[in-house]
Amino acid sequence: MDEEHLHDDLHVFEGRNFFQQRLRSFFTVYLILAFYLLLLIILFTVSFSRVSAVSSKLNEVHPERKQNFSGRDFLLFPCGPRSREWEYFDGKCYYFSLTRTSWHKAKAQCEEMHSQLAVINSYAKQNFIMFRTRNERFWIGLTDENSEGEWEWIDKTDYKTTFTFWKAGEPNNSGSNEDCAHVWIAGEWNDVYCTYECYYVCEKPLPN
Ligand SMILES: [Ca+2]
Ligand SMILES: [Ca+2]
Repeated sequence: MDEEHLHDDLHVFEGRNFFQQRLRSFFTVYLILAFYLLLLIILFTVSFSRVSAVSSKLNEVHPERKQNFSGRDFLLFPCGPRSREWEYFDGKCYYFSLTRTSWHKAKAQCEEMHSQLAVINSYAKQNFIMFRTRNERFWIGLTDENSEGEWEWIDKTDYKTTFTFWKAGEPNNSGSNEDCAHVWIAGEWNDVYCTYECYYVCEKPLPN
C-alpha cells in the first residue's frame, strides 16, 4: 500500500511539475510577444515623428508647393475660383448677364461688381463677344447721350480711332432718341433707346 501511495504521490508531483513548466513556457512566450509589441510601438512612434518633422521642413523650404495648388486653381478659373460666372478672354474677365435691364441699370450693375460695360476695341474681342452672345441683344459701354452723334466709350477709349462693328445703316438714331449701343444679330452693333431692356456684358481686369 505504501509503495502504491508513493507511486501516486510521484505521479501527482510529476503532473504539477509539468504544469508549472508549461506555465513558465507560456509566460516566457507572452513576455517576448509583449516586448516585441512594445518595440514596434516605439519604432512606429519614432518613424511617425521623423516623417512629420521632414514634411514640415519641406514645407518651410518649398513654400511654393502650397502656391502651386492655388496656381492650378488659377489655370482652371483665371477670374477666381469664387467667380466662376466670369469668363476669361485675352487678359480680362467677362460677365454675360442672365437678366435684361436698361443701359443705365446695366452700367450700375457692372460697377457694383467692380467692372464696367464691355468696351469692344478689337476684332478679337468682338469675335469673343459675338460667339458668346449668340445673336441676342447685349448692352456694351458705348453711348452718344452727351452729344448726339458723338459716340463715346465709357472708359474714354477714343471712339474715332478704334475698331467699330456697326450693322449696316446703324447708328440711325431712330425716333431721335437712340443713344445707347448693344450687340445684336451676328454681333453687329445697333443704337437703341437707353431704357430698352436687354442683357449686358461687363468686363474687369484679372484679379490680383
Ligand atoms: Ca443717338
Ligand atoms: Ca438703331
